[in-house]
Amino acid sequence: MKDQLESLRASTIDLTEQTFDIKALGDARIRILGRKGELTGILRGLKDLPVEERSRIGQLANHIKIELEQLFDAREAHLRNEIERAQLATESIDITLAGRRMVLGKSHILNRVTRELVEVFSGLGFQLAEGPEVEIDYYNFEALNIPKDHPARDMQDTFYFSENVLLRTHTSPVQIRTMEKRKPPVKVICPGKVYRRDADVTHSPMFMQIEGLWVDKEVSFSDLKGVLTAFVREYFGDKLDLRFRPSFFPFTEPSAEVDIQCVICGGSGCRTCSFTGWLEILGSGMVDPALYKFVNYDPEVYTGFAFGLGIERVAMLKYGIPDIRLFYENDVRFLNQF
Ligand code: 2NL
Repeated sequence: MKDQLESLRASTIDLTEQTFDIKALGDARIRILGRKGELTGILRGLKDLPVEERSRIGQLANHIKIELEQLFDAREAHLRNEIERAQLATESIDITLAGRRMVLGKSHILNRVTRELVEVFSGLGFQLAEGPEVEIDYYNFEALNIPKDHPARDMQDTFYFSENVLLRTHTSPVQIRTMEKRKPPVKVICPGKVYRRDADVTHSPMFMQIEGLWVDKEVSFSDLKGVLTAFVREYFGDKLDLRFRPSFFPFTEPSAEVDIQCVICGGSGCRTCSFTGWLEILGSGMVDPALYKFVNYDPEVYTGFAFGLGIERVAMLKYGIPDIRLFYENDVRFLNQF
């Protein structure tokens, strides 16, 4: 039996040295040392031996078992090591390669101009207010003093979901909703997308507008002039003059269109201002008292003014952009310039 054990030991040592596959090594380990393996098979003869012989052989068998187990462990570790080394040799990493540059996105120029405008007006005490782009007829027209048969509706012809649900044609419904919710003083600036059935070189069916509203006791036309002058001088240039021309809007009375001295030529005349020296920049007026009954304000107590300007037009003048369609084409060569 001793010879049998020694021979199993020797053959196992040879076998592990010649095995290069981890799976085959595992199989051999079970075949030799497993519960029904070769070692167990040899030890079955143990019970036929005399007692003192039995314990001697038993001890020897134990030593050999431990030795062979360590052998298998060591061989397996060696093989795993070899595999890893081979992998590292083929998967080499070139640490001298240039890194891949991350492309950072940026705000669309219209959103940036919107933020700039909101910042200027918040410096003048206006709070930001926003509202839905899908509106109901009441907030978009009725409550702004534009009844169903009013000719102003033609000019703002728009996209309807149904008779009373439409894409807003201006951001004024946001101010109406704000007045409906709050008592004066109300001093808000409302930027956002608006929609009209209109498309040519200077008009897009979707464009952006920013409107302001200030209602309180004793808000006057001189407050209107003061706020708009402060805005123009901060945003476009502190030397620029303004010109107020009488105009008409259904929701303001009196109304004024505001021109500023041309930001390109400073007023001497150029192509941008059609050689007039002036640029039309916004519409404004004192809130028509007729509106206050829709929001439950007392027209004998409160007065206010409102104004609206097109963000595309402001962006074109501020950054010298020649064509409104550039904003919507998503050409990154254009958008990345700002
Ligand atoms: C323009 C003219 C304007 C308003 C907008 C307004 C809003 C309320 C009440 C009264 Cl809730 N007025 N908004 C007033 C005057 C002019 O916009 O040409 N925008 C580009």
